[in-house]
Amino acid sequence: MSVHPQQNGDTHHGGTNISRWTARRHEVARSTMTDMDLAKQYRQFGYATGVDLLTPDEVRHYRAKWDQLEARIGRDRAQIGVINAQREHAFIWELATHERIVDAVEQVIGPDVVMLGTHFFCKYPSPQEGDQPFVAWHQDVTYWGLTPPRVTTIWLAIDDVDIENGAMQVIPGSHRQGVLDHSTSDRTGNLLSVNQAIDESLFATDAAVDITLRAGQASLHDGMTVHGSLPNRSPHRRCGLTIRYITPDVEIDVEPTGPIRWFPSLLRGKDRHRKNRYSPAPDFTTDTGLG
Ligand SMILES: O=C(O)CCC(=O)C(=O)O
Repeated sequence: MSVHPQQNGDTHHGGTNISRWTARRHEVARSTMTDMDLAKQYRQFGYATGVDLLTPDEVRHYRAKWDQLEARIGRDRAQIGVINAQREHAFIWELATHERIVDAVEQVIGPDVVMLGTHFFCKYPSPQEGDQPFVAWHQDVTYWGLTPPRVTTIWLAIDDVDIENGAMQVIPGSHRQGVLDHSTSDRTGNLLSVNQAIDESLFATDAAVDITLRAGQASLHDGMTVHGSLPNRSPHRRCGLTIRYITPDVEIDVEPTGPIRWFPSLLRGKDRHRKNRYSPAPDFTTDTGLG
C-alpha cells in the first residue's frame, strides 16, 4: 500500500475573503505530509489521503457493480440513499472487509477493528446555478450515538475525484477542536441527513484542503475532522464509498437519537469490552439476485 499525500493537485485554499461557494483554484501547496506514514499523517492532520487500495481490475469490477445497482435503484436513491447495505450486496461487503482497506484502517486504529457501516456519496453533475447538492461542513461523530465519539472513515473513490466534480474538503487539524456545535444549513441542497452544518466562524475555512483522488485510491478521516464538499459542476459523476470503522471500546447506542442504525461487525482482533453486539458475516452463497 502506498500513500501519496497531495499528489493529485490537492490545494490549500488561502485568502480569508473567499466564499466557499465560488469555484476556487489556488496554487498547489506541497504539504509537509509527504514523507510521513499514514498513521502519523492521520494523527497530526486528522486525515490522510492518496492511499492506493484497489487495483485497476478491482476498480473496473466494483464500479460495474455500482453501475448495475445504480441502474436498478435510480439516481435519486443512489445519490445518498445506499446506507448500510453491506449485508444485502456482496460487493459492498467485499469492499468494507477488503484486506488492503482494513490493513489501512488497522494502521490508524490498531488491531481490533469493527466495521460500523457503509454509505455511498454519489454526486451527479449539476452545472446550473441553484440548489445543487453539496455536503455542509460537519463532523461525523455528531448524531451517530458513539461513546466515546470516536470513528474513522475510509472514503474510497469509485470514480476519479477532482475539484470540479466536488471532491471532499477537510480542515486539517480540526479534529483537535473537539465536538463543535452543529446548527442547520441555510442553503438548500445539503445532502446530510438532518441538514446539519457547522457555522464557518467556528473553524478555519481558509485552510480547507481538497481531497482529489484517482478511482481506487482512498482518504481516511477522523470522526472529529471538519469536512464537507461542494456541488459537482463537472460533466462527470463523483461516486465514493464511505466505510466507517471503530474499536470495540466504543459503545454504539442501539437506540440512536440520530437517523442512522448500525450493523457492526468485528473484523479483526478481539472484543475485550463487551459493549456491543456484532453481526456474523452475511451469507452470500445463496444468490439473492442483489449482486
Ligand atoms: O462525499 C462527500 O462529499 C462527503 C462525505 C462525508 O461527509 C462523510 O464521509 O461523512
